[in-house]
Amino acid sequence: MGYLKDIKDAIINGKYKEIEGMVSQLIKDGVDLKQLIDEGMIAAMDVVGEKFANSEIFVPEMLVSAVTMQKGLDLIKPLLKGEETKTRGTIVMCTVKGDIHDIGKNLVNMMLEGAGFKIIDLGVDLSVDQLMKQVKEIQPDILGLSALLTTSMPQMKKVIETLEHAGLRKTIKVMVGGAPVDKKFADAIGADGYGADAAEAVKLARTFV
Ligand code: B1M
Repeated sequence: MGYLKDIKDAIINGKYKEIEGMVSQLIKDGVDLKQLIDEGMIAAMDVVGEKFANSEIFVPEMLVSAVTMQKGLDLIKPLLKGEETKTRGTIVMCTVKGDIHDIGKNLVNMMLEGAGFKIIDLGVDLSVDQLMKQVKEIQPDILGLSALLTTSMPQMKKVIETLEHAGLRKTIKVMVGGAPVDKKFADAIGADGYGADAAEAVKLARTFV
């Protein structure tokens, strides 16, 4: 489908001025939004990641692609609101200390909100102390931790250990995700579950509350 390639190319090439017009038109055309996100937008970021790894592009270009994708996602967000009328439960979400990659987290939040969860997004780069302060105050049903860097993954373990020491581990389910995270890692650090993508995260959260 031509439009998927167009969107993919627009994100890869950082066409942040054009993306809103393109996505708005596709929404009007009634395209499959899941396919648009998965095969257009996320697929673009995989190419961007490969180009970065091969030194074909550098951080500034990667950032412009990220901004472009987020602008597109922002237009789709209101359309993902689900039919759910009552709140399923509260989820506190963030990326862990050292990690500012937030597109995946934002996408997961959108889908969880669409499925009826109340999301409290604490943003990016949360230290264990900052996070614990918020968690104690909010007392969520679920804590969602996202990491995109292999170097930030160990922060997830620290958070879980700190929850344990604070006596909060039994009352809060911990869900982890992000490209370098897998089930084996989630099990090893004592998380309650791992979501490979936004849809899996929703399925998992539903099993918790
Ligand atoms: Co960076 N970056 N980046 N980056 N970046 C990666 C992650 C990298 C793989 C690129 C590469 O080398 N191929 C690499 C990490 C290598 C590694 O750790 N092994 C990397 C690097 C090295 C870096 C810097 C260190 C570069 C530098 O400065 N030299 C730096 C670090 C910054 C920091 O965090 N401290 C950096 C910076 C950046 C930008 C700021 C420029 C930008 C981020 C902007 C932003 O997010 N606002 C950026 C980007 C865009 C990427 C890539 C290209 C794309 C990430 C993305 O948005 N993917 C990325 C390469 C890649 O992933 N292919 C790369 C799309 C997104 C929808 O997918 O986030 O995986 P993802 O989320 C998915 C799932 O993982 C899952 O669901 C989502 C939807 O399906 N998921 C969850 C995510 N969180 C979840 C939580 C859950 C459940 C599921 O439950 C709680």
